[in-house]
Amino acid sequence: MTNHEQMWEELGLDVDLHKELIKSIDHTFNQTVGAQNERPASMAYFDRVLHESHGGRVAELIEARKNGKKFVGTFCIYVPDEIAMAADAIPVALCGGTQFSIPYGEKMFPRNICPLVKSTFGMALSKTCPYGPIKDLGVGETTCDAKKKAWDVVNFYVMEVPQKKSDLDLKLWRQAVADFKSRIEELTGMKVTAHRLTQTIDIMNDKRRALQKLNEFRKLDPPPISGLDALVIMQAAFNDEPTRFTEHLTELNNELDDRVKKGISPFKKGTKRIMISGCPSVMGNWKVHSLIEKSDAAIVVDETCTGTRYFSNLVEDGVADLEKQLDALAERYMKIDCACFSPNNERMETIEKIVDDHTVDGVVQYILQYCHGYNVEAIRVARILNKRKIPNIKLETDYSEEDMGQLRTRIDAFLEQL
Ligand code: BJ8
Repeated sequence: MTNHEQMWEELGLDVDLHKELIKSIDHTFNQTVGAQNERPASMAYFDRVLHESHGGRVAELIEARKNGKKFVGTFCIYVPDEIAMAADAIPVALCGGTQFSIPYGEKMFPRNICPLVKSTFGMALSKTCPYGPIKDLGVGETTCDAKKKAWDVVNFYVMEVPQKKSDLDLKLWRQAVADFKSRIEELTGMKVTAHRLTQTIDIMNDKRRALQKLNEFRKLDPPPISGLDALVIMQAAFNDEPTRFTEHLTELNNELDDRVKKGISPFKKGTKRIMISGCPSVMGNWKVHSLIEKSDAAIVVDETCTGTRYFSNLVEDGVADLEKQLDALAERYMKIDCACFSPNNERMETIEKIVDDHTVDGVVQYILQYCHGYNVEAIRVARILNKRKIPNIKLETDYSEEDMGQLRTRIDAFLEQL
């Protein structure tokens, strides 16, 4: 038995089933991410983060807990990591992106809810999630219906994310941020101070700056990195220790600088430039990105939570007063333009701007099956794109491989049009 297998056994996981899960994820990874050409050498680190997400990273968290840290599992980018970190907790996003666990999720949850929710809970229900047994607190949020009702079932702490963006909503959200701070302080027994918060705001802003720099490279023709690799980096961002992640991303950005000077890219100049817009593609899910880039197009930006929504907008720094820091955090996180908001005018403005900034030739609206928020909002998104004569297509899909042939045909037909 390997060290990791022993660790999984001690955590009460079904070790044999877990081996099958890893085999299935490795298979998908090799068919998609691993099948690319001209990858930057520094991608090896981010590949490793993904591969170690059930091994080395879990061992690291177990060690940190032994040293008194608390581990907080999150499921949405509205949860302010800065606050958890300032109270000496370690926040890690735990959303599932693999088909393997979905049948287990469907044993408890309805089949007709989004695959992200079923995959996430399916991991826990099949005893293949090493994070469940070591989690000190699960933090949910009131975003889409599937998620907010799921928290009820599993009895998680829930942050109240408003549905609109008026001043009153901002007040409510500011209170939710303060309540979250109190809950975390209660969990760890540590007070969030202005000094600690200054440090964690800096850590997270540095991480966002490095991701923004990566995004700048994707504006070039040809971009020095594939959209699929950029997605791998985002998936790693949700799991890795933030300071270490930023250091490695800075290294990668330096390599990209060099590649631009030498004219190295996975794409030829003039390759059709695609924007992905809509639902997040969390770890384990590389399906649509891979299909599009295998069809000789370049994904040059992701207007998703595994893309721009995660790293746009910094938290105002240089604020020394705790209450003002909480204001700044509330304001920054409230700018995230999830389809759970109504009306979501900000997202429409963002999309128009991104299309221009990245010289996008066509937009793929990526909708996870049964995600009603993004699916209905797709009508408005298509309208603004059509008005600007930007070709666009909506792909509604899940995590399975069953519709790959059909998706490929639709993608090819779409790319022909551009
Ligand atoms: S801020 S997108 S991370 S809620 S895809 S589970 S919305 S049914 S993940 Fe999300 Fe926060 Fe919004 Fe982003 Fe529901 Fe849709 Fe599934 Fe989703």
